[in-house]
Amino acid sequence: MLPVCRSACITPVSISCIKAASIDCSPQSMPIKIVKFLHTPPSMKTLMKVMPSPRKVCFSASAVWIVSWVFSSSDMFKATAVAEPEGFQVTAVPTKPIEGQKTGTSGLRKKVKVFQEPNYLANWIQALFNSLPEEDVKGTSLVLGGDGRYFNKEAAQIIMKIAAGNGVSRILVGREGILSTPAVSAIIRRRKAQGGFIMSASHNPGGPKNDWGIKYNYKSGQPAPESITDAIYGNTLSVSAINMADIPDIDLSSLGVTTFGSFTVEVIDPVPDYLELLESIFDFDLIKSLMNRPDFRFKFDAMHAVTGAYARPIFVDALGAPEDCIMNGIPKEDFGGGHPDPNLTYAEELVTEMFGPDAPDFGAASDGDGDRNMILGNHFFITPSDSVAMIAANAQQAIPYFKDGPKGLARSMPTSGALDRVAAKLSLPFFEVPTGWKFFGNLMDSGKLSICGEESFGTGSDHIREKDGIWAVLAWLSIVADKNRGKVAGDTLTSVADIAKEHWAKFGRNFFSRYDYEECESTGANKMVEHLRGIISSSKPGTTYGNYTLHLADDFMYTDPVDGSVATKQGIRFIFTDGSRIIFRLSGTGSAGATVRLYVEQYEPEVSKHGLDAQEALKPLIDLALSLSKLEHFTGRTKPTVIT
Ligand code: VG1
Ligand code: CO
Repeated sequence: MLPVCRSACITPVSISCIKAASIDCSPQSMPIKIVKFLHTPPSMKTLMKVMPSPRKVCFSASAVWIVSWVFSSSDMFKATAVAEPEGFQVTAVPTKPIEGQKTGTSGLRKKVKVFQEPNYLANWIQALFNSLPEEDVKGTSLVLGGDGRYFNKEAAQIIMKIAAGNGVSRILVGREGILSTPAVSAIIRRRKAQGGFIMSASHNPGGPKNDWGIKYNYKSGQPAPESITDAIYGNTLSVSAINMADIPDIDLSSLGVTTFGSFTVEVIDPVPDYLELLESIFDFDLIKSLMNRPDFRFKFDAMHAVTGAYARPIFVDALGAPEDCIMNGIPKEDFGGGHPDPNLTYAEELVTEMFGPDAPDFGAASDGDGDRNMILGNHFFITPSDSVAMIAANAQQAIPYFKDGPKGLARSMPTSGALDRVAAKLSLPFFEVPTGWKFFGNLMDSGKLSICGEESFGTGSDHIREKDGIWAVLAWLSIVADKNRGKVAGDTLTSVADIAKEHWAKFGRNFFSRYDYEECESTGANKMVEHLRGIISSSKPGTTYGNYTLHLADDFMYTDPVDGSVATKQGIRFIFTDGSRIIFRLSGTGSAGATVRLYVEQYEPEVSKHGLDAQEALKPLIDLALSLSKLEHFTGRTKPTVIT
């Protein structure tokens, strides 16, 4: 006969029960679940590490997990914890904390092979559930999707089992695990889910040798704020057991509902919720009228990433664009070997076409998870900083969602000041936040912000709580269509370039460029940052650097006007008296080494100079940035990997 100890929850007292192997903690009238230890009886310290904390095993009355320890008479104890919510069992799988699971600018990103290490993903997911209040987990619905990259299919099964094991009652998952980041945000909001997971490393390359990533979005569809991501990280350092539901893998290839007692998985079509939202924002007939013009040609490059699943239903079926407008439209696990980052370097195929002979009139691309966008005209590049300013300036006129005008505008700190000028002209509230979309969420939730953007090809609005690649393309198509309203055959088309030049003439031009030095050696990059911090601490306003006089040098700090939270060390800024800026940041989305980002900006009111090439206009400032930072000395790099 085995000695048995029963208890409603695991506490040090009940653990000592095990040691004494004699006390029978009353099971009351609840169902009995069993935890067996069949290895050598663990020490109290080890046991505390291995066993879930009481909070994790004692749920609400309906699902209280009465835990029993059954001892074998030999010195071998079995190591499985089992619980039974309605319809399936849950096993508390012992685990140990794993170092380095801190999220960056946007979720946790590592090489695929790191995520494939035992319990790497499972630990983080369990740590997340351990961080959330019970009402955000127990009995809730969560959305799950991703960009189709390698490892998503395995990851989806792991996430669903741990969600069920922690008491989530419903998962809405995209067919084949596909949902773009903006679609996840839209579905969380529309279906009133408590949050969602996005399986994506966004613009980072995919495949077995490349990157994987996971992002958690909260109930208004926004990327988890730092208060949550910090708590998750804290829990990754102490996680000791993973609550894993004992359910089979779920078939994600066809739409439908699978139920295991109290847990349901619904496989949904990735498109309709998102498309219906876009239809409620834009005038689709207006965009169709542009698509139908014989003198307008449109191209969209899905970069073999997630927008491949959305491009045809939206651009071709709903907006009447021709079938062949879509490039690289089939999502692939490795993005066809490419780097799914819509910029002038990585969207090379589209760029070549848009700057080649007989170029189309409008070109656009989106990234791995569909939240970024690049907008091109015929031989013309719209910088993302200009894009958000131009969308904001034209939104009320061209986009029904903004018929009463935007409530407020915002940009990330390194994004150029073009948007500031629009906000001033339209007398709108304006905000400057740190890099990362999560910083826009509170402003939108509190009704202070409608349109915002980042220089990193991110543009969006408060229709959801993520940046939105296809939204930005439709915004630009709406603006072009609006500028060409009433034109008849034979009239000249107002082009993307015309719209940009008209904007510059009205507001002035903010020349802007970003230099990325990808995967530098971390030590050198960190030393460069230290060197720059040294300069800012000793710098004095009024110091001259060539033609520039310093107005301010600091490390950007932000206090959220809604909840008062403070973010420090968000980028080193040198702001000059003429408004020119030099900014340095280290990327928070890479998976190897350090990526240095250098941002430069200079305002030019003079129309005759608006036609200058940005690199030419910014050359003195770029040279100053390189010499101030001693970038080559610290990183060994003589030229950037990517220039925007
Ligand atoms: C980059 C961009 C930032 C963006 C982030 C996530 O971050 O600079 O503006 O919000 O990527 O975008 P960092 O820390 O590498 O500079 V995405 O499309 O990866 O979700
Ligand atoms: Co992205």
